[in-house]
This record gives sequence, structure tokens and C-alpha cells, in this order.
Amino acid sequence: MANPLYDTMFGRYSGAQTVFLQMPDGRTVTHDAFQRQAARYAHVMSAAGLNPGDRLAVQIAKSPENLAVYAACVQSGIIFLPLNTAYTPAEVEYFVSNSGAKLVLCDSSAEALLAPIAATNDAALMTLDANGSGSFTKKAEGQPETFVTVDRNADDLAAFLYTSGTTGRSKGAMLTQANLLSNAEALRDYWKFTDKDILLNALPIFHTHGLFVATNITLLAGGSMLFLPKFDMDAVIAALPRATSMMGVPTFYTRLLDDPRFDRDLVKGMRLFISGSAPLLAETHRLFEERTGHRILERYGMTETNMNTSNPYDGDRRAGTVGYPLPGVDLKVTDPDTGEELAPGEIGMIEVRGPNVFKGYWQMPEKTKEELRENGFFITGDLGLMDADGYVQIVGRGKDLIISGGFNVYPKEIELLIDALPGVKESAVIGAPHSDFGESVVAVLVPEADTTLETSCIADALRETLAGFKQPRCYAVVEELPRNTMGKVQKSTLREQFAHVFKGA
Ligand code: MCA
Ligand code: AMP
Repeated sequence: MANPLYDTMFGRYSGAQTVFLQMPDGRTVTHDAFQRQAARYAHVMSAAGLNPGDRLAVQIAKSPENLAVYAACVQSGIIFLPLNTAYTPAEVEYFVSNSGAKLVLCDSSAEALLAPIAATNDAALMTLDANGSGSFTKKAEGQPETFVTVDRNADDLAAFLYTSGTTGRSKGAMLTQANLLSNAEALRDYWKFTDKDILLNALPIFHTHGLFVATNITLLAGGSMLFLPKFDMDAVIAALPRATSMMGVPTFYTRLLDDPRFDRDLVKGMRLFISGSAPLLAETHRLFEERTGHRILERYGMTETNMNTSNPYDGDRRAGTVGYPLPGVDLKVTDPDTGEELAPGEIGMIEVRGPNVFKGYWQMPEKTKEELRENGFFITGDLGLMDADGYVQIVGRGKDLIISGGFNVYPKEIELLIDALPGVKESAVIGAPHSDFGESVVAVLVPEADTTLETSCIADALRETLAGFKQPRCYAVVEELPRNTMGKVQKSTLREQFAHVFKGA
């Protein structure tokens, strides 16, 4: 095949008048119209001087046009680099410079702030707004509606997704066509997606979950998506009766359970609810079944690997587990110190290998070597076990990571920023249980000697540089941090101490 990802996901719909996207306002986008738009966009990128292998960074609202940019990248061999819309310009600067993006697409409201960043990094800047207008759109007007698909091998790169690290520096996970395609095919079959499916997609599309899991599967299966710009409760309630399936982070499901309108009758046309990105509480699982009669299907994935495991479609969906390794995925649990494989039931590091596993971190060979073994196993940083029946359970994290409402927050990144502020001697950032977000961020601060810290000043300083979802929702000032005999900060002690700060939140 000339371009495996494009041909299987987009190219085969040439001329098809079937509906791909259904918007909340009733507007629909057919497969054919989508494809023609993507072709026009591919011409704009090519005219802007982008060649196969170049990066295109996008920080734009969720819209059909956003997805068409993704399709255009796949068709023209350009690497698609989506960015969280919550990132501040300071955060975006790093991604643009690290990736060497040649073109940055942003909302026109961010143009003035991002223009100098693009200019410093020799990148062009164009705008594409939520309503589809912008300088990019203007350039696309009148462009041909077909584009000669660029040849790609399955091993060629299709996307970069940045994932923060325990050192505080984000790493660009390089995903190939084969990574995306193999995983989407496995999931389509495992979850029995067909052209009859209407998937409610209220997830953001700058992460694996909403983009590759939800969108790629729908495209492969030939179904359509109810494409909501975000998780808005009224819009979700209005859309549910028309959907056959839904994917979400646990916060979606706890919020639905809090809404009295969410009942059995509303979801009588649904065949499948899928949860992932963060642990689903067994309690949520139970309450959901009680309310709707549906057992949520929980699965487990990562930016670097797409999806690794899933509870079965037909068999027993066990609460508190993430199911079996997907077909084609090897999963083992190893001793974190020696790398030796452990026996079933023993807790250790989860490692995975398969066509889903990424190619490495962009321009970070050392980091890649630390996490991706020569034999192809990727060290996930998640601690877990495989039980006697083959179900995988995640019991903790070997990496210092907080997951808030499905978004990852790496404490190190925030600690580095706080420690650089005047009056702060040191800090420790931890996650504490939160009823809406699962976990939320707490910053524990130690002031310099003879200094009184105003936590509101710390919060103000962080607001300028850090995306909203990463900002601590609780600050505590202490005299010193608990340390072990080696001098290492005991975060587990802090987690216990601050476990109740969000009680009632
Ligand atoms: C928004 N805010 C948050 C979060 N989201 N704070 C903490 N954690 C969050 N997740 C803050 C904003 O900064 C803002 O703060 C205020 O909440 C309102 O913002 P808004 O956007 O209106 O919030 P929301 O609509 O209530 O959003 C919550 C949400 C959203 C719906 C749970 O965060 C969401 O869609 N999460 C899904 C994330 C996701 O797709 N993850 C997949 C990653 P202020 O008022 O102070 O300005 S992929 C992955 O993990 C792997 C591969 C996998 O397995 O899937
Ligand atoms: P990301 O860096 O956004 O790819 O997040 C991946 C991380 O999310 C994994 O390493 C896990 O720690 C976590 N994760 C994803 N799905 C689940 C799940 N079903 N249960 C528990 N943790 C999960």
C-alpha cells in the first residue's frame, strides 16, 4: 500500500456520502466532504513549504476542521503534533522549539502571543478557529479537492505526542503509522465496532484517547461520531439517546452518575461504555451498573503505546482490573530492580511489547534507552500484577505522576517552577484524592529561613506559565519535608498527611 494509514482510514471513503461527524447543532460532515477538505488543507501545507517528515504543531479547538488537519498530515506524510489547548505560550514554546515544527496552527485569540514564538523558531504561523475560520482556511479556499497521497511505509512517523517526564522535561513520543493502525484494528475488532456505531466523543482530541482511540477506530469501522467540542453535561445528556457507544475518563462517568437525568431509559440504545486514562473506582463501576444495567469496559493505555489491555467485550468485565493484554501485545510483570519476570499474582513493573509500542522519544536517545529495552519491551512505570485468570491490575505507579481528570501532571515540572520563586527553599508536589478529578494537585512548600510565604503570590506566579489543570488546588506551608535516611523526600508520608484536603470538594 502506498500510505497504509491514509488508505485504510481516509482514502477508502472517496466519494462516500455516509456521515462521519454529527455536530451538536445538527450539522453533519460526510466522509467525502471531510476528505475533500483534508485535500485542500494538504495543498496549503505543501504550499507553505512543508515536506514529508516535517512537523505541524496545532493548538486549536476541537472541530471537524481540526480532524481534517490530522487527515491532511497523514495524506501528505507530515507529522501531526497536537497540543493541549490549556497550555500557556511558555509551554507551547518548548514544544515548538523541541519538535522543530515548521508550521504552527493556533486560534486567532492566541496569535499575538504565539507569533514571536513561531518567529524565533523559524516556523510559520496560521490561524484556525473553532468555527472553522482563520488565515489557514482562507488559504485553503479554492485549493484543489484532491491531493496526490504521499507514499509512506508502515514504519514512517505519523504523529508526535508529548508526554511529560519525571525529570520535568516533556518528551516527544514518536508514533508510526503501524503503531496507530495496528492498535486501532485490534480495538475495532476487540470492541466490535462496525459501521452501525455512533460513538459519543466528548473527549479532547489532542491526546491518544479522543484522537487515536476514538477517532481512528470510528474511521476504520466506518461508523460515525457525535462530535461534542467538550464534556458539557447538557450536551452529553442530549446526545446519549442517539449514541451506541461512548468513551470517557472516569470523571465523565462520576459526573454522569451525579446527574439525575442519567438513567436506564436515556441509554437504552447504547451497547458499550468504555473507560480509561485513569483508574475507575470499583464503586463507580458498581453504581453505574445499578443505574444503567451496563458494565463499563475498562482498558489501559499510554501515549507511548496506545492501548495495551482491555476487559473483554463478551466475557467478565472485572471492576478494579484493566483486563487482558490485547491481541498482539506481550505484557509481563517484572522485578523493578532486576527486570526478571515475576510469577502471576506478584506485584512489579508492567512492561509491554508489540506493534503498538512507539519508536522512541524525539531526539532523546538516552531517555529512549532507559525506557525501551533492546528486546522491544517498554517499561511503563506502572506497577501491577497479572492474576491467575490473566487479568491485569494496576496497583500503583513507579513514576511520580498525578492524573487529574484524565490529564497527566508531573510533580517535577511544578516543583522546579516553585523552587525558583523567591522565598521558597524547596517544595514537594503530590496528588490527593478528589471526588471529581480522581486526584488533584497539592503543593507543600518550605520557606527560606525568616521568610513568610504568601501562597497566593505563588499561585499568581504559576498562573502565568502553567496550564490551569496543572495548577495546585491546595497549598500548604511546612517547616520541613519528611525525608528518609538517604535524604529522599518521603512523598508517601505527605500523601497520607494530605489525603483529606479535598474531602467534600
Ligand atoms: C479542566 N480543569 C481541570 C481539568 N480540566 N483541572 C484539573 N484537572 C482537569 N482534568 C480546570 C481548568 O483549568 C479550569 O480552571 C476549570 O477546571 C474549568 O475548565 P473546563 O475546561 O470548563 O473544565 P471541565 O470541562 O470541567 O473539564 C474537566 C474534564 C476535562 C471534562 C474532566 O479535563 C477532560 O475532558 N478530561 C479528559 C482528559 C483526557 O482526554 N485524557 C486522555 C489522555 P480555572 O477555573 O481555574 O480556570 S490520553 C491517556 O491518558 C492515555 C493514553 C489513555 O490511556 O487514554
Ligand atoms: P499518558 O501519559 O497520558 O499516556 O498516561 C498514561 C498513564 O495513564 C498510564 O501509564 C497509567 O498510569 C494511566 N492509565 C491509563 N489507563 C488507566 C487505567 N485504566 N487505570 C489506571 N491507570 C491508567
